[in-house]
Amino acid sequence: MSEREVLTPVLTKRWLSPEAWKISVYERLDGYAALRKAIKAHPDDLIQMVKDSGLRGRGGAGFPTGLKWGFIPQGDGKPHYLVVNADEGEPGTCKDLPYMMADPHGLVEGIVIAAYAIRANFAAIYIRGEAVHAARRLRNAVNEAYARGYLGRNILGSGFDLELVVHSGAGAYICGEETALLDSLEGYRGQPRLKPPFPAVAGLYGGPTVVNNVETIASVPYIVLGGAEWWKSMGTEKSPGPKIYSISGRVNRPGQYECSLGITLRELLELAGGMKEGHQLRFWTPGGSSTPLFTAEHLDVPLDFEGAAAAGSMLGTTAVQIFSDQDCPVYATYRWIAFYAHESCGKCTPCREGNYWMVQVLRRILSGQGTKADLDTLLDTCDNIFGRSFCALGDGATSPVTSSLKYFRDDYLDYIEGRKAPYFSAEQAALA
Ligand code: L3W
Ligand code: SF4
Repeated sequence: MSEREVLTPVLTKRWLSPEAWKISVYERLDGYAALRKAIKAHPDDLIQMVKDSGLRGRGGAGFPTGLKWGFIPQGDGKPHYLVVNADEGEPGTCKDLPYMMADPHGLVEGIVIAAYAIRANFAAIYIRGEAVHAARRLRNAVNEAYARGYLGRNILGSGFDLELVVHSGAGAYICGEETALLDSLEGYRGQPRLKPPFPAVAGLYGGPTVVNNVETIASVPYIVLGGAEWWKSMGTEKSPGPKIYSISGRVNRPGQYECSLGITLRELLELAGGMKEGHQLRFWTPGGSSTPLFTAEHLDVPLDFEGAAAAGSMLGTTAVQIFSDQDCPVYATYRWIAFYAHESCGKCTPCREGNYWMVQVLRRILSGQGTKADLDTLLDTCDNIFGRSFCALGDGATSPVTSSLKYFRDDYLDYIEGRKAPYFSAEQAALA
């Protein structure tokens, strides 16, 4: 273990407390203390506190949370909305579901504070359809919070009202894109809307809406209790605070590790018990499959928004997927692109057609039928998807292809030049 203090249990501090999901236990562990404090403050002061903390969105883009809250027009007489994106679908990402299972009241408390700050009287948690267990746990927590007066009319005697619903989606990756999520929440087929206008201006039912990730909202009660300066004492200057990193793949102890932003993979690997015996690190994603791959050369890249970007990738959702010398980057890329092709909503041509074609080309290469020209076709297809797609799904889908070709071109050539046994037979490749 390095000398640096790497584990920073803030949002995860209640995870090991038995039955912390029950309101009686949650209250004993300081639960709803932040709400009691926040509800006495002026909403504008809460927005300022979140701005001062430097909290940035934990759903992938890192947009400043206080700035987003500040976009909500005040005194406009319109209903405002708060929507929590709990659709966690990015491959490798597994931080929000464990959070909601372990500490659902932490999210509810953050929602009430955030809704009070932006003057929203209606909030929704949009959760993945497959996460039946987490939806059930959240609904129990919401019912408990209503019964205790933390939700509903005149919360804690403050005069502030908030209705909160838990809405289950139907399991589409695109519904994690904030505007597709809003369409789905309104009962339509989930497809992205044109931005601008951003949801902060015209969101749910056309009203000003803040859409934030689970981890973002769950951070708020801690900032209220600890203060902006304390929050900024963790992480880096531009990426302050703790972050839940989810580590999967060829490590001894996969799971969630909450650390200050800016930790490196070298340190994370130590926390996760190192690589599995007989495995050497070969490639990894810093923030899910939509973020360009890193290799063993990137062990010391600081995993904060700036550090990951400076090294040619993105922090994304901090879904660290670890692959070894026993894993094939070409096959991994194929599996990711097959996922994006399946999840493409079909609204725009570059993503809908481009991902479909990349699946065909990758299968051809993996069946030993590929040519060197196929590598140019892949890059050319990525050129036509990136920056030309309607939403971030298209852009993200190019990351595994461009980065695996950058670092592992020889692995592609091994299939093309017959040095590696094909993954698929020619018949299987043709069936794609
Ligand atoms: C008002 C402006 N609001 C931006 C808001 C915007 C949104 C947030 C970030 O994609 C990324 C994507 C995935 N006025 C504004 C404004 N906003 N300008 O700020 O916006 P944006 O467009 O930068 O990102 P996004 O569309 O939210 C998120 C990447 O994260 N990702 C994550 C994927 C999956 C999950 C998951 O499973 N939980 O998040 C991984 O890399 O590719 O690039 O709220 O409205 N002028
Ligand atoms: Fe739909 Fe893909 Fe276009 Fe996004 S990029 S709108 S997911 S087709």
